[in-house]
Amino acid sequence: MEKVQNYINGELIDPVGGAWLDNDEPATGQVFAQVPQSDKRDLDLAVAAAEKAFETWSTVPIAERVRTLNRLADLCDQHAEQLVELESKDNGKPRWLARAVDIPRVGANLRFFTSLAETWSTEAFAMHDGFNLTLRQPIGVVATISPWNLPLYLFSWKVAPALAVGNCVIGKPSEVTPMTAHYFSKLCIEAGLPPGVLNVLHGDGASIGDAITEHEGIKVVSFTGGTATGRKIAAKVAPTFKKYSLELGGKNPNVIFADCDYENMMETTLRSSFANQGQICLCGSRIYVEEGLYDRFRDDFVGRAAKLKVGDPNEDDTKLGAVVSRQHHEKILNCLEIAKSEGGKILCGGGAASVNGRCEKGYFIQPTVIEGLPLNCQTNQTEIFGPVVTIEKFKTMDEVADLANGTPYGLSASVWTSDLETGHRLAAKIQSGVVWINCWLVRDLRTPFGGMKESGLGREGGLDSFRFFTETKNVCVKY
Ligand code: TXE
Repeated sequence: MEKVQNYINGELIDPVGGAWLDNDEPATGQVFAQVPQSDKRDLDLAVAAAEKAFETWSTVPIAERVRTLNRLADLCDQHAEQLVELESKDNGKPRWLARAVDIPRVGANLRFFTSLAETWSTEAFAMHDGFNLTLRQPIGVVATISPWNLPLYLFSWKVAPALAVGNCVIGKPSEVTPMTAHYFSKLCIEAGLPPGVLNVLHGDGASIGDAITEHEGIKVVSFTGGTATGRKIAAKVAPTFKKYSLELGGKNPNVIFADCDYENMMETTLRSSFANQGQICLCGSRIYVEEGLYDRFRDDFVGRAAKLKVGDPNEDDTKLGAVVSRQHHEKILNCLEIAKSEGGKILCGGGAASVNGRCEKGYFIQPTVIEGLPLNCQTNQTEIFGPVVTIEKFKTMDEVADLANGTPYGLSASVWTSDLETGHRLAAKIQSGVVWINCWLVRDLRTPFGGMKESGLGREGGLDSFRFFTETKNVCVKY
């Protein structure tokens, strides 16, 4: 049985309270690791270590921070294959996907934010009789809380900018996928990251999550996860006036006009529907197709979706691996029952998938396409976070804009058309933080990323991350 440990003050240690959680492999349903169920006592140790480390880390020359973090990025690249294996085993995603997407982004996140930190400048405002200099200073001890769908990718997306601008961090990965953050802790030691600069605490939301959001010593909370959890966190941090950002769920529309580049749209729409088993907050789960193209799209899309191989994440031709946990598997199956009871016509999929051999007890779901559901039903209003999409036809841009905007969410949208004017007109109307035209999940790390409405608060990426993880101070000089 593998044992995950907390990383506090530069050392890997067991939780003070001696409590552990089981961690299973979603593809087999077998428990393979024990995870610390940390609590306030572990957090107190971590915050004390981070406060001490902050005195130095926040004041060393930027070049020194950059050297250390780039050394860590190099180690992540050198250990990529071990990280790929752990991420796939822990999360259920195909290994090839972890190799192509998740793990390369860890080193890339670190290097992106170190290079941005080196060139970052702040503003100056000249007056006729003096000037203002706006300083952006590291805040102190900050916390990051990250989810299980892109475990180390999102963990490093938050930790890298926080560290690059001089904060010290308490990082809490999801208790459902702790393995790569644990491995990352070992690489931090090897990279020579000074003790206390990053502390990694494992455990669930009720135990260590709540302790983090309530702790007086933590000044900032950066969260990615479900909308219900985000709501709780916002309420928890309010009394201590912590700065916070929330990147939450989505129910993203994918709008397809008849004049689109069909093959590119079809191939990308299959990915945006089913990649990572539909467990990406950016997946397009409501597909709206212009009337004239609808029948052709439906038949082709359903035909191709039904052929996607659901299988062992270790096999290279597997397109969908396991969903992340037994609990999440049950949630998705329950959503499918609701869709049926709401009158949805299941065009393909609609239930659990069975995979033989070592995976026969794993948590697999068939790629599912549903037709004939109105906007205002539960299936079209709530995030399922699985390989499940609904399809519907539309006639006009105004109609599809209303459909696109008709949920409480506002994270991302895709628009497919060869008429850029149509694309831009619709993009301007859509209430979401990100709109992709003729593409999906194309990420430039300099751009602002985040959601509107119940999809979140604040933006991450590029200088938005730096502004979030620093305190702004204006210094005014009068001649
Ligand atoms: O996520 P949680 P869950 C959505 C998706 C999914 C639903 C629930 O729809 O079905 O959320 O998933 C920590 N204080 N997304 O319950 O709970 C938790 O330990 C502080 C979308 O697994 O939001 C983990 O580290 N922290 C999403 C992190 O929050 C708390 C990705 C996320 O878990 C806490 C994941 C608390 N009270 C799920 N409770 C996306 N936006 O990509 C939990 N946590």
